[in-house]
Order: sequence, then C-alpha cells, then structure tokens
Amino acid sequence: MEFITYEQEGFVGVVTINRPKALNALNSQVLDELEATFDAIDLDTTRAVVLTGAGEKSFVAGADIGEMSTLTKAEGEAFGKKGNDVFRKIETFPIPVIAAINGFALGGGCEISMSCDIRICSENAVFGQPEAGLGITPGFGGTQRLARLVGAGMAKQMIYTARNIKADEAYRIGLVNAVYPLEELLPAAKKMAAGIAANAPIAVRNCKKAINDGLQVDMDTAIVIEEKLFGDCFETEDQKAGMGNFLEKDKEKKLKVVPFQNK
Ligand code: DAK
Repeated sequence: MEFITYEQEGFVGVVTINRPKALNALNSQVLDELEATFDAIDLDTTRAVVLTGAGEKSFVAGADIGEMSTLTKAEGEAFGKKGNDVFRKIETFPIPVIAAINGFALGGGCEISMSCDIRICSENAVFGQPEAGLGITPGFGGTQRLARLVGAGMAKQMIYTARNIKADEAYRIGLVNAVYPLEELLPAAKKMAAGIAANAPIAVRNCKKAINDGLQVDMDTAIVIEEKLFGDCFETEDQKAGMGNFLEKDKEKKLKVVPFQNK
C-alpha cells in the first residue's frame, strides 16, 4: 500500500490516509487502497476502527481535483460510484468507525467523515462542501449525509454557499461530537474506540445495525428491526455473563461484560 497505513492496537484498528503531499486528497488509488484495507480488517480481533489523516494540517482535502478535472460524464459517474461504494462500506462496516479529523475535511473529506459512525476533530479542523464553487455537486454522498446529520437548512446553506466552517461551528451544529487540541485528538479517538471495544461486541454491532437500518425506514418498521437485533443478543454468552454479573452483584465485573464473545 502506498497511501494507507493500518495499525492494530489491542482491539482497535487505526486506518491512516497517508498522502500528505496532496493533503490526503482522495484519488482512485487512495480509494482502492482504502477499500482493500477495510476488507482486510480481521473482525474477530478488531472491535472498533479509527480513521484519520497523516500530518498536522489535513484530514482529507477532498476528492483529487487533478484527477477529476478531465473526467467525462461516464467517468465522473464511475468515479462517484467508486467513492460511494467505499464510503458505504465504511458506513455499513460491522463495527464502529470513528473519524479523527485532524485538519481540512473538505468535499470528499467532509463526506468520508460523515460515513463514519462518530466524528471528533482537532481545533484546526475546517469543514466544507466546496463543490458548487468547482462546478459540481457533492458526489460522495454529501447532499444526503450532511442533511441527515445537521438538518436540511444548515446543509443547504453550507452546500449552496460552499462556505467552510471551523471546528467550533462544526461542533455547534452537531457535525462533530467533540473538539480537541491537535495533539490530544488521536489519543482521544483511540480511547473512545477502546471504550467501545470494552463492551459486548455483538451488542455493539447490533446497536450500529439497528441505528443505521432504522434510520432508513418508518418508525414501525424500525422498531421491529430493533426487536429482532435485541432478541439476537439473548443467544450470546455476553448477555448471559453481563446480566449474570449484575445479578451476582459482582462489582468488579458489573460494569464490563466478560468474557467477550466475538461470534
Ligand atoms: N485535490 C488534489 N490536490 C489537492 C487537493 C485536492 N482536493 N487539495 C490540496 N491539494 C494539493 C495542492 O494542489 C498542493 O499540491 P502541490 O501544489 O504542492 O503539488 C498541496 O495539496 C498543498 O495544497 P495547498 O498548497 O493548496 O495548501 P494550502 O494550505 O495553501 O491550502 C486548502 C489548503 C485545503 C485550502 C487548499 O489546498 C484547497 O482549497 N484544496 C482544495 C479543497 C477542495 O476544494 N476540496 C474539495 C474537492 S471537490 C463526484 C465525486 C466526488 C466529488 C464530487 C463529485 N462525482 C464523480 C459525482 C467530490 C468533490 C470534492 O471533494
């Protein structure tokens, strides 16, 4: 791999987009390597993933404008599909993915962060969908995910004006959950991921699926999705151990379910 690095720390995987000369812009090769990296993550030994960018300036400065500049209509659609497929893979990845946004998150950079479950950022982070100024629409799901995350009114304002916003405003509108000094961002993301990994893995996966799938449908259907995934947990050792520990008043074990079962 040239542009993606992967490290495993305990149950946490850290995926780093590493193309700092272009501020980690997403070209076809980066997208291919990103897809291959997620495909290779061992779901038996990994319970949460952190996605970040290399360097101290940029998370991802967007899709690669140089590569996009000469695309035909058909090629543009194909490039959009390539990105959308990878982003959807992240969004529906069985385990949670936390975006640690360490600088520019513009266009495709903002969009890839929105395909993650949770976004936290550094104080120098900048968010925006500049596409309208480049003569295109957001092409990696920005029109859809931004509106769902921050509401249609704010999403339309950001997309129509192509105005960038800073970390504090991203926090205020709910685009990110927290803002950290740059040097504290990755440790905070890893700590959050480790906190997720300390919970029952099947329950966490089912929570992700229930939230994601439920948001696509009406409430009556969504509640049935939750019922099914809730019921499935009762076939796991984690449920028996977790509730057993509580009932036995085992204070040591009560807060954390043990042993973990990953299948
Ligand atoms: N693509 C390619 N190279 C980029 C890049 C990008 N998005 N962003 C930065 N770079 C490169 C610069 O060209 C420069 O390269 P060299 O000149 O050194 O070779 C290097 O990174 C450093 O950038 P700067 O010199 O510009 O650094 P500054 O600190 O001065 O400025 C900046 C940082 C982030 C403000 C600036 O680089 C910038 O404005 N970058 C572009 C940001 C942007 O507009 N991003 C959105 C791209 S549009 C679709 C699929 C996807 C999309 C749309 C449609 N379909 C096919 C339907 C997605 C679109 C986008 O993401």
